[in-house]
Amino acid sequence: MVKELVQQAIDQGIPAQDILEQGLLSGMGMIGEKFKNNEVYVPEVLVAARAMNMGTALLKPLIAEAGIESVGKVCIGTVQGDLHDIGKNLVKMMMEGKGLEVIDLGTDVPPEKFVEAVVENGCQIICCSALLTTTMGVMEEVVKAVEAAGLRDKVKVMVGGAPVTDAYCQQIGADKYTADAASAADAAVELCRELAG
Ligand code: B1M
Repeated sequence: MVKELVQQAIDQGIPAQDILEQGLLSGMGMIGEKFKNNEVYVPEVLVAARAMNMGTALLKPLIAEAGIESVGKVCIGTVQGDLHDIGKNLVKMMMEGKGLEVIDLGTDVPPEKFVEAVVENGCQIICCSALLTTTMGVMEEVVKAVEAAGLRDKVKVMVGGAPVTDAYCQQIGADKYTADAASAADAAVELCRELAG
């Protein structure tokens, strides 16, 4: 159903960004509220998440169309212990739309895996997403792992996700916090430009 409705909206010429923000994201926001109030449960949320992913899959090429040639390389993942990936996937999609090359490490990513990905792929930025207050602490471990690998001056660490704040970003010594996927993509492009000098 979501797939058909998204396709219908695309066919009507509604911009992909509007379909995403006013349709899919606001729908997921409602589910989130209901989940919080115990009006729906995990299976319903999973169904909503799957529906959202089907809708975003249709939007992805349209959002990427606006992209230009690779402006930098980023690796992204949801931190260890955390399986939420909808926001992370949106950040990835927006970054690809801005012409960034994105290596997706998936969910439940331990700090050392972020560092390995940087070394193997020559990424300029690590992007960490966390949705749980119990997992956001892993972001600090990622910063420490980057330091321990001697890469701190070469790699920027970006953080985000519902419980994360700018103050927390500063507290753990990460480089950039953004509240949403579109700002994350803009910030990543900016950081890549800075690193390129
Ligand atoms: Co979960 N869950 N969940 N869940 N879930 C939350 C996060 C929760 C707030 C619900 C609630 O209680 N109200 C709560 C966390 C409470 C807390 O820690 N404070 C919670 C909980 C408790 C849990 C479980 C522990 C539940 C349980 O089992 N008892 C469990 C944990 C599993 C685990 O991870 N180990 C769990 C499981 C699940 C599902 C599997 C059922 C499912 C995830 C499916 C999936 O992702 N594939 C799920 C979902 C869907 C949610 C809610 C309803 C929606 C999250 C979401 O996708 N939002 C959520 C409630 C809510 O948020 N209202 C909830 C839409 C998404 C687009 O937003 O990810 O925030 P978000 O991304 C935003 C920004 O944050 C930002 O960009 C996006 C928008 O532009 N952003 C970044 C994200 N990453 C970024 C990185 C950046 C920059 C910006 O830079 C690098």
